[in-house]
Order: sequence, then C-alpha cells, then structure tokens
Amino acid sequence: MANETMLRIAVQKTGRLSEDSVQLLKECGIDLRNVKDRLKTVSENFPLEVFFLRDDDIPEYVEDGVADIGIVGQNVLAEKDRKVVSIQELGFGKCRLSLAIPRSMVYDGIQSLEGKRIATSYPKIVSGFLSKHNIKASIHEISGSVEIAPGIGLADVVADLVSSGGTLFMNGLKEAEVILSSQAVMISREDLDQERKQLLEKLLFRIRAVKKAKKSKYILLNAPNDKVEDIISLLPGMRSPTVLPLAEPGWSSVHSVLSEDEFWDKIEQLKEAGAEGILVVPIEKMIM
Ligand code: PRT
Ligand code: ZN
Repeated sequence: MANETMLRIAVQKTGRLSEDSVQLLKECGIDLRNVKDRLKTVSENFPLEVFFLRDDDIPEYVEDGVADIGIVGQNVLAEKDRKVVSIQELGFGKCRLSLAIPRSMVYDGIQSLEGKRIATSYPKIVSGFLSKHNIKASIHEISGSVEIAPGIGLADVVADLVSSGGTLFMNGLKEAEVILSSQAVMISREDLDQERKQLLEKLLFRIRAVKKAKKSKYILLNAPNDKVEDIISLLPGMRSPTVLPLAEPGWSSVHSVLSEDEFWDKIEQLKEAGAEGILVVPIEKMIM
C-alpha cells in the first residue's frame, strides 16, 4: 500500500471511548493489529491509518488536518468549539453534563444558581448555559475530581459528566439540571478532498450497517398455515416477511427482522397469534 491515499482517523488512546472506538472499526471489517501501546497503526485491509490521542486533542487535530476524521464525545466537541463537522452519532460513550448541588442545598430551579461558585472542567459550555438563562455565577475551572470541590469548600456546586450518578451520590451531591446530553460522534475536517471523502463514505456505510444490525434481531418461528396471515400482519421484515413450507403438511416457517424496541411486545403478540418454536438470533450487518 505504498502510495495509496489513506484516511486518517484519531481515536482516544486510553479511556472510556478507546475500546468501543476500536471495536467499532473492527466490526466494520477493518483489521487493526498492534493497537496496544502504539501512537498509530495502519489497517492491513482498508486504507485507514489510526492515531491514538488524548480525547481533548482530537477536535484540534482534525481541524488542523493532522487527522481527517475522529471519534470524540459531544461534550468535548462542544467545549473545544473547533471548526469540524459532526457527521454521525455512534451510540456509545453516553453521558450527560449536569449541574449538581449538595443534597442539603435548597433548589428552586435555575435561579438558585445566581451568585454561586461553580466548579467544572467545561467552562465554555457552562458559561453559555448560564448566559442563556441570564444567571450570574462564577466559574472555577478544574481539570479533574470536580465532584470533591463542594466538600473542600472550593465551590458551591459543580457541573460534571454523569452516567450512573454513583460518583455524585458518593460525594453527597444530586443532579439539578442537565446542561448537555452526550455520546461519541464521528467528526470530520471541513475540507476533505474527494478521494478521502469517498473513503469516509465507505466507512460510514459500514458503520451504519453495523449500528442498524445492533438494533435488530432476526426472528424465525413456526405456525399452522391458517395462522400465518395473522402472524405476518404483526411482522415488518426488511421488505416483507419470508414464509416457507415446513416438511410437516399444514405448517409454515416465518422469518423476519424485529427492532429491539418493539421486541418483547411483539413476541407476546406472536405467541398469542399461534406462533411456536420462536428463535431469535443476532444480526451482524444490515444493508438496506
Ligand atoms: O486521557 P484522556 O484525556 O483521553 O481521557 P479523559 O480522562 O479526559 O476522558 P475519559 O476517558 O474519562 O472520558 C472520555 C469520554 O467518555 C468523555 O469525554 C465522555 O464523552 C465519555 N463519558 C461517558 C464519560 C462518562 N461517561 C463518565 N461517566 N466521561 C467521564 N465520566 C466520569 C465523570 O467525569 C465522573 O467522574 O465518570 C464519573 C461519573 O460516572 P458515574 O457513573 O459515577 O455517574
Ligand atoms: Zn480528556
């Protein structure tokens, strides 16, 4: 692959997004070896070069064109405010940037933040939020362990990332306002050349197929022929369900695709409609 054009992607080196980012590329059929303790690696079977960086630096590297695309949390993207394009939500790294207050503090809505000292690693997002709500408060930027700030008297309240809420709870804090909901996204530089744009389209096509498959299940069931029509009316399928005769006369096998959201409801309805021997299997890729 000597002079081949490569698409260069920046992903987090170590942290909450690293594993899912590499896993996503692998699920897209992209071979990546030696991802441990490396600064970069090149795929053997797709013209992709992967850079491993701190997540905070990824928007800047993409803006400057050191990397063409990157995977980063929407929280980091909003805070860094770089000239890059957000092209695809990836469905992992979900969290929210929230204002959290000591459990003993009286809170009557956003107005209660007036005049308070807020500790956060996200000064830009937080000050945008405050001015949108016409609140005057002082922001203390700290880079880690934000949740301990009220306990040591450094701030009255905090604005920090939350996923389970366990960290807030352990520090005697409670969530008061969600400022931003976040997940990992694919970003791209604004001025991608034609050749790399095509590579990106190819990669996005695969990512969307993998994402879609994750939300869907393949379902196979048996039913007496006189029930098949009712059963089909319950099933969407890619175009429409497949119906095949079973070896046993008077019986059919019905195959279809169900989305995860409606899965348990549909299974109940299918059983009531006379379905038997229901099998549900994962789908690896889904191309519409
Ligand atoms: O070294 P580098 O700079 O690359 O990593 P980092 O330490 O800055 O980031 P890292 O790996 O902690 O997080 C990377 C990204 O993961 C974040 O930018 C978010 O987009 C996303 N993410 C998802 C989270 C969380 N969930 C999360 N829970 N990032 C941080 N947290 C922290 C939060 O700051 C708090 O300390 O987890 C704690 C809260 O978790 P709960 O479950 O107790 O609520
Ligand atoms: Zn970071």
